[in-house]
Amino acid sequence: MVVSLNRDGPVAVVLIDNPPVNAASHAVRAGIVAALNEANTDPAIGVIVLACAGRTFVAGADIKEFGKPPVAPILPDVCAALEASIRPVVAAMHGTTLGGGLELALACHARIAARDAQMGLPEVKLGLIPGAGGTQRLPRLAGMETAIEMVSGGGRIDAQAAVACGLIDRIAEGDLLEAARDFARTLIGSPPRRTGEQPVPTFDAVAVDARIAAIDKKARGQIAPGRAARLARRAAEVPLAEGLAEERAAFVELLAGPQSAALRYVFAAERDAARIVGLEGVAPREVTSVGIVGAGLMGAGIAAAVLNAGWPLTVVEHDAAAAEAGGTRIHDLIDKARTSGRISDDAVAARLSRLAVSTDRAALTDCDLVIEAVFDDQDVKTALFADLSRIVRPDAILATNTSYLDPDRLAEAVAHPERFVGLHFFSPAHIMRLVEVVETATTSPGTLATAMAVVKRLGKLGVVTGVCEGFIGNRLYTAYRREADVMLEEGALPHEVDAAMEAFGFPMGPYAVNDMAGLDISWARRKRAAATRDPAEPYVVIADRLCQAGRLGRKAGAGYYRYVEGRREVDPAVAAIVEAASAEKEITRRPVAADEIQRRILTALRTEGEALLGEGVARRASDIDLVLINGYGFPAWRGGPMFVAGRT
Ligand code: 3H9
Repeated sequence: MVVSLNRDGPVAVVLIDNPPVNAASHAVRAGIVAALNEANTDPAIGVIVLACAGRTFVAGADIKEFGKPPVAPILPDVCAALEASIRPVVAAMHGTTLGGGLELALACHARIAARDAQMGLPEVKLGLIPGAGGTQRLPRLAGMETAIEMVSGGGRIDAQAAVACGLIDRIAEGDLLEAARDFARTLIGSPPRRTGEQPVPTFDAVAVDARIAAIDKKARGQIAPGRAARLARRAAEVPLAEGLAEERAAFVELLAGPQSAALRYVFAAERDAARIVGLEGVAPREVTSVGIVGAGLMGAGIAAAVLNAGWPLTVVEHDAAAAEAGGTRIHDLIDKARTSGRISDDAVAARLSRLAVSTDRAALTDCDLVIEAVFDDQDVKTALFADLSRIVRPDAILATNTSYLDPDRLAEAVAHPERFVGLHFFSPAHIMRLVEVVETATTSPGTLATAMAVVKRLGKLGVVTGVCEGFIGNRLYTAYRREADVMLEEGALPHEVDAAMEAFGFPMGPYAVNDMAGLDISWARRKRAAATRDPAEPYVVIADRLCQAGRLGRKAGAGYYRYVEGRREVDPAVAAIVEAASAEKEITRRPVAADEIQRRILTALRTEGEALLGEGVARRASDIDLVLINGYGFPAWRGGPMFVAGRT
């Protein structure tokens, strides 16, 4: 029985038990309605508690049912039945109460949550809006501003924030179900407080409208966030029934649309990425302490992520000055989370208390995992791994964060190379979600499984890649840039390429990104590769010419753009360099339209993706899409180049 009714005197506990996440499947919905009917017609019952077994309260509608014809009772009907219940209903929430789960709770008459519970309406992440009253009931309880942030952003709030805004009534001290029953008893005999009958608290309409405009802008083409925000706004303008009808119509429309199809594909792709052929039944090893060598920008970012995830961490730098600078960098990253209000003073102190910074590699002796984040140089890293092999236990995992060196060659320096793996973080490492987990020729299944588990505990998305120059991500991005550069020679200008890709949904075009990162790093790489470059291969000189002119990017005040008081501006000097490059190759320039730019870049990405699949570097087409979305800003609502091409 996925829903059962359990009596405790006058309290009826309607218990949902539908593992793994108590999704509101048809059986759950029908079960809730049946249990409600029973509880409301039994004179011995005075109050009802809606609770869940297992790890969480309902985490949403059952995604597996999307795309199939809806079967009654649909979730809005269940919410209506809860709200109409004659006996008061108390939602008792633990774990992650999400989407349709939170909508069930909103339709109850009171709410209590475990201290560590979290709540959210993540429908926008699936290209949807809350479709069972979330946009209409949440503003009535939590206020318009909070409701708009929650429905449009899809983020979660914790129980403390939920009490503060009025979304829940109280936090359970001790056992949730016991506290819920005690709370419920106090409501026996009182009329149910129906959320839909509450007025929306007053709000600043001008500020809210400005916020909605900002949400549309930030969504860069994704429809759902603005739709969700506007529907929440409607809650203050129309009666509940009208608002619910508008919400339902929008939900049905979005569910049938391409953006939701793409985002639901991404949801499934993320779960698939963790299912690795060959690792079935391989248990990850326990990692209780972590070490990092190198506390530059990358090392400090990884360190902050490790500390955020709760591990004790030892960071080693080569001398006292570097150790001090590294320690300060880590401290500053963690403190930034405090000043922006994301973590408390206590949380900062707890994280920093787990950090040890040393100049002595011997301090890493007891670590279960050591990640190197030193200068990307073959000799430096080879010597380091030879040294680490002597210091740590023979079974401690050693990981390289190299971007461009060959991990198979680095593995040669490692004693017991089966414990060697690549962990390619993206910068800033404490923020960026993607980690490419590089399987070398010697990496054992146990090491790979452990690396994936570590990445998951870091709260990041791990995607397995084989070894090749640049792994999956930088190989794809190189193909992207190559095609963009060719279009510059043919007639496009950098700002036109950027505008086309920003209109496509990337937060920044490739040249604005390059200016931000600095042009010198890739220039140095090109100079190193010059001797071995195939002279028959087409080579675009524009980037080199910009560098020679001192245009090294934003930090130099000029790159593909010029920067005036931090603002990027189109620079005629860049057009001159680009046009000269075309003239040198006797190319007659022609206008390249935005849709051609977008189409050709997509094709270049897909072709490179096919090559990566053919070489066995990428295990699945969907992994390629995940890398582009999470590492390079490809708009998730388009699914990725392989999805667009119907390759998945
Ligand atoms: C919605 O509610 C619409 C309504 O407004 C209106 C309706 C009319 N359904 O992520 P995990 C599966 S839209 C079915 O690895 P975690 C998942 O596929 C929905 N299955 O665990 C996986 O299966 P498998 C709004 C679901 O602990 C397994 O559960 N809700 C659903 O890392 C474990 O998942 C959301 O968008 C679902 N709703 O994280 C919440 N959710 O093992 C989406 C999960 O076969 N879910 N599964 O691969 C999540 O964010 C995370 O899964 C959660 C657990 C935080 C709950």
